[in-house]
Amino acid sequence: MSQEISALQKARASYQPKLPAALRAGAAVSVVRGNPLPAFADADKIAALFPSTSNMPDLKFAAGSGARLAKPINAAVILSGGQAPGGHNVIAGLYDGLKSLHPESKLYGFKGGPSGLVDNKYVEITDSFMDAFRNTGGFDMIGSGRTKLELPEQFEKARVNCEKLGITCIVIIGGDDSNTNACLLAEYYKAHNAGIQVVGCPKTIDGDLKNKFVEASFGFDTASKVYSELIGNIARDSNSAKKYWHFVKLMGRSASHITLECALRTHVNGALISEEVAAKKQTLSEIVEGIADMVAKRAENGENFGVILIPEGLIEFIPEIKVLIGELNDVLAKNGEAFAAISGKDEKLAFVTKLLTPASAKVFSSLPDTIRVQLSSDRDPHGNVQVSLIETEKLLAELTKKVLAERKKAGTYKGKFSTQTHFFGYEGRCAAPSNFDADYCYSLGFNAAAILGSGATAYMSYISGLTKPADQWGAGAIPLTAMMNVEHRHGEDKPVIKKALVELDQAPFKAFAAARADWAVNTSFVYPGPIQYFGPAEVCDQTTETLKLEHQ
Ligand code: FBP
Repeated sequence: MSQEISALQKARASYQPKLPAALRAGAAVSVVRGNPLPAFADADKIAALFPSTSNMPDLKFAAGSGARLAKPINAAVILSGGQAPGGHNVIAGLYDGLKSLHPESKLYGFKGGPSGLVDNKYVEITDSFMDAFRNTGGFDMIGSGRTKLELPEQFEKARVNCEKLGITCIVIIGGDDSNTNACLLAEYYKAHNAGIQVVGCPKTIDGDLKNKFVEASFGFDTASKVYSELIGNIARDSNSAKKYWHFVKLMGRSASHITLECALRTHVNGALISEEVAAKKQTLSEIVEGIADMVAKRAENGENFGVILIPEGLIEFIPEIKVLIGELNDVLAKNGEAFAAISGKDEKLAFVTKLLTPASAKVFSSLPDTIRVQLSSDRDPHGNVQVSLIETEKLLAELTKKVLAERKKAGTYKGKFSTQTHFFGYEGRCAAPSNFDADYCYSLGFNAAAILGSGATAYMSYISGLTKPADQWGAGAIPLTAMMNVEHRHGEDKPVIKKALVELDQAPFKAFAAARADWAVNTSFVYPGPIQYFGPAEVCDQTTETLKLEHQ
């Protein structure tokens, strides 16, 4: 049965993503090797943990005399972690890039994420299969998953599965955790002479996989534009009805890049930036008092409405709660089975409370039950608290209401305060990629094929100069080990790719900090509207404000 597709999807199917000149299909690519690149942090520890793949040079690709491959290559691709707009275009770029290296090259997709590689669930990607997914959102082409690939048994199973299909290259499309796994896999295969190259591509709507080589992770552009559209619509509703304060929580896991980007696009009244909360060591009660001050100030002008953005990871950055979460992670890592065996909610909460330090037990006990349950619920396979499940927007709305009620009693506040809460995350992760993400993703995939063609392993594909027209973008590869550092996770010290959080001394935050006092009091909303795929470049091809400001 053929599936009906939308008019937009039909029209988008024929969009030909743009490539940097160096990679243009049919152009031979030559490789320029840079200097050896040690890890940006903990270099000695990382070099000791990754003896076969540390201190490799970065690579740059230029249009040149690099030869086509004499023999075809069989490669595999997996999508790993949360969905991000443009994943299918990475696969399309990889597919086309492999075919341009040698027309008989093959690409297999392992299904359902890393587990597909271990359990040998795969599909061969053909022209017609690929064509149905070009320029579409979602990861439904081959699925995704969060299985952690870190054990030699898993690496060996994957090796056997690859050998059966003659696969000598694996491309892992994922975020920091997935590329950490790509790094472990690459090191293992190189150290064991398995003859399998591993290359990563930077995916995540969270925008926290970036450094001086990787300028942005794909999906951030589209997802933050979708959320900005929705926030703009809410802001306009709020300015029309003039009766609600909207508390909007936004995805982004730990980093506040999405919240910051949406604030810069919509000029809503308030946006909390977790990294600033941590730097200023703000307590929960200080944050709530700050929100209440803003509400009261607007009420003085007769404006009992507004919009405030909350990054989903906020709770982890409030110092006293950060300590609490760290303790909870260790407690749950060590006593997971005993905790799971307890059936009642109150008993479960009492069990963990007993194992916390007195200070953390006090903080834990001060939180509403719903938040305590959410904080002590299952971690993801990488040991992360599932921040998207914690209802911080409701917690803050509730606590602000309490403070304002007290101020009303004391006669210091006379306004009205009604709230609506929202959480935007899944709404944006599978949107049809913007022109930027369609081009960027296709280029990342095409470039990954060039990396494989060069024989390199343990690298991440990167595309640079992203605020310029795509034709002028650069293409290269950075050693995965360069991005690693050692962190305390899940009760142990582990090598992981360092997350790039919002930097308070960088242009995007500074631009926000300079404008926010005005936005807090005056109604200065901007309504970005929906992503446009066809039309004038100034409407369709804009990069994010974050990227623009970072490149200024
Ligand atoms: P990745 O880091 O895997 O790209 O995940 C992105 C993300 O959307 C986060 O913003 C969010 O916290 C998380 O996934 C939600 O996870 P899940 O998809 O398992 O609900």
